[in-house]
Amino acid sequence: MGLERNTFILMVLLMISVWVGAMVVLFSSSGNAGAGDGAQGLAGDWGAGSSGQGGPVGNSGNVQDVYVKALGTGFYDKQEVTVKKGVPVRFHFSAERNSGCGRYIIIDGFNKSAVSRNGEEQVMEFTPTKAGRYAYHCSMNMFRGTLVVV
Ligand SMILES: [Cu+2]
Repeated sequence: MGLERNTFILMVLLMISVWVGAMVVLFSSSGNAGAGDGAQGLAGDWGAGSSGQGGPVGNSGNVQDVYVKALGTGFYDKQEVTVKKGVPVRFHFSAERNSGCGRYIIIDGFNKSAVSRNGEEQVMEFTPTKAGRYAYHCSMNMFRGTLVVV
């Protein structure tokens, strides 16, 4: 009798710890803004042009196409995009209608900004000449991302 009860309690404890472990994993991956995976999972709505994170994206000939969207959740669909220096960049920006000030984007270091008022795509073109990390952000610096030039 006593043994059965203990076994039952042990099993319940085991299930709870597994559940807590799963929650911790879930939260740590979606809350980590720096890593691309969490953001990808949240975004869900990936355009044809976005080929994931990390490496230089969408190279077609001598232009690098980058796609960033401001979401109603208060985040960009990509926290980080990487491009090569010396190759022209076409930075395609759009914003969901409910993204508030996320409709305004500023790219530090390139004197570029754009507004996507009704979800339409805006394109900013520039050629990075120096490797480094450049912030892109909304007008109030709440949406934040990093353009990595390598
Ligand atoms: Cu803002």
